[in-house]
Amino acid sequence: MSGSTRPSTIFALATPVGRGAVAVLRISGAGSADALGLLCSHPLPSPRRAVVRRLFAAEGEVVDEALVLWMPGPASFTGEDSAELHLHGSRAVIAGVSTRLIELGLRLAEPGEFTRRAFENGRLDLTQAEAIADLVEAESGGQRRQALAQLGGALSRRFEAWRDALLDALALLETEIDFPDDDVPDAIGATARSGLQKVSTELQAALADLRGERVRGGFRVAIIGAPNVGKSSLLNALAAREAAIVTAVAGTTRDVVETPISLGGQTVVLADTAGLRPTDDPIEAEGVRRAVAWAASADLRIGVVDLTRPETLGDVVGLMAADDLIVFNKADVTCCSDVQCPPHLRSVEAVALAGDVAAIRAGLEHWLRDHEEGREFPAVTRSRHRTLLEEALGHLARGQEDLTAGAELAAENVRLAVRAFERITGRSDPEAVLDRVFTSFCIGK
Ligand SMILES: Nc1nc2c(ncn2[C@@H]2O[C@H](COP(=O)(O)OP(=O)(O)OP(=O)(O)O)[C@@H](O)[C@H]2O)c(=O)[nH]1
Ligand SMILES: [Mg+2]
Repeated sequence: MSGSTRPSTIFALATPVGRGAVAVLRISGAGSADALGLLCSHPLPSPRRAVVRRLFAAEGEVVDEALVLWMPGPASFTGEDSAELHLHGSRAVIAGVSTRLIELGLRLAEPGEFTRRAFENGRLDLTQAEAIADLVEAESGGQRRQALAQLGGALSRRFEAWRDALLDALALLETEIDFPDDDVPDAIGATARSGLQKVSTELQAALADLRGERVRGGFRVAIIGAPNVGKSSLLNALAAREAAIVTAVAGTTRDVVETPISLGGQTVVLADTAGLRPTDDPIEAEGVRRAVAWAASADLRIGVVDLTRPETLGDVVGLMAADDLIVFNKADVTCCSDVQCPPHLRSVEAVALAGDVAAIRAGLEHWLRDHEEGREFPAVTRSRHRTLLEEALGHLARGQEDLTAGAELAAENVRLAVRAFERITGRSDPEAVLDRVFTSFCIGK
């Protein structure tokens, strides 16, 4: 059935392993038509029309009665002839049909092999293939939205626009190389230069934007403050579980306690940290060092202040950045403190111990919305994109330096930057990179 030069015909369970009402088995490859005909002992159904068919084992026993879909290439997901079998979802049915398909010369798909075939047949580019993996794994609404936009080409479009701008600059540089003595090249050189500068500036802004990676991995929010102000109580109230130990002893928390929570359709990783104070205890000192480091790299800091001890504001303001959130905690104990929030920070009151944290939740949701609304789709949703973007920026920086010496060297560096963009969408990428991308998929995708 499958010739040695043709890719083999593959099948895999697309639904989770185990018992379910329905199990979907996918088939793809040039041998799909023959296999489906023999499995159903029936002519092929009309393309993309669901029909009910009995499926037969080799000796003629009926192994299931299933919904069958025949999707001939090239207008299928993989671009190849494909079929889908919606089986009764028992282990025995799945085993019976799988055995028959192997007898018919099919083999079990590798992880990500369906999507890889779609990529190789030009049905989607590499960023869209990655989006499928993200969509399958999406747990928050934000992750789902981002994956769907990326699947629709939102990320590829950003890289294609930069690639186009560089190709324009490259054309100008090549004119300069071809006509070195002309008068025109001065103006041409200036246009090329400003084109390269514009792309460089945009790339720097894109690299500084962490939204895409944060939507996938969680926005990072540090809870910091002096000992005993109620940081761990706040974490527990926001997470709605006893994630961290709370006691009346100052210096209870030592490690960073990271807890993912779901908020405003996004994943947020909250980190409770050790109380900030000078100490001779080496364990606590290490805790304070980690607290400061985590806070510095966080997307947002919640500085907790104990309203019964207004001086605890001073312990935290030095570590806060503009728009960070001050929480005046223990609002149940005192109502007459005159402590003032610095103007560059926002503030809310809370009673962490009683779980009264609605204002904090609202503040965080507002901050998350600000991140998403009205902004361009991020250019980086995975470290693979970041690495290649940095590479492109490096080539461009060298290209811009070379421009003073001559167009030829500059052109070579711009060409390398163009190549980096092409590798993001998978236009030109070594096999090993593709292997790495696709093996992170699950089987059946
Ligand atoms: N009255 C009142 N007490 C609170 C509130 N929040 C926390 N506490 C109390 O304050 C004490 C310290 O709370 P923790 O949450 O452990 O404080 P922390 O900031 O994590 O302390 P360290 O880990 O030692 O830095 C405990 O006795 C809590 O019961 C609150 O809103 N009101
Ligand atoms: Mg604590």
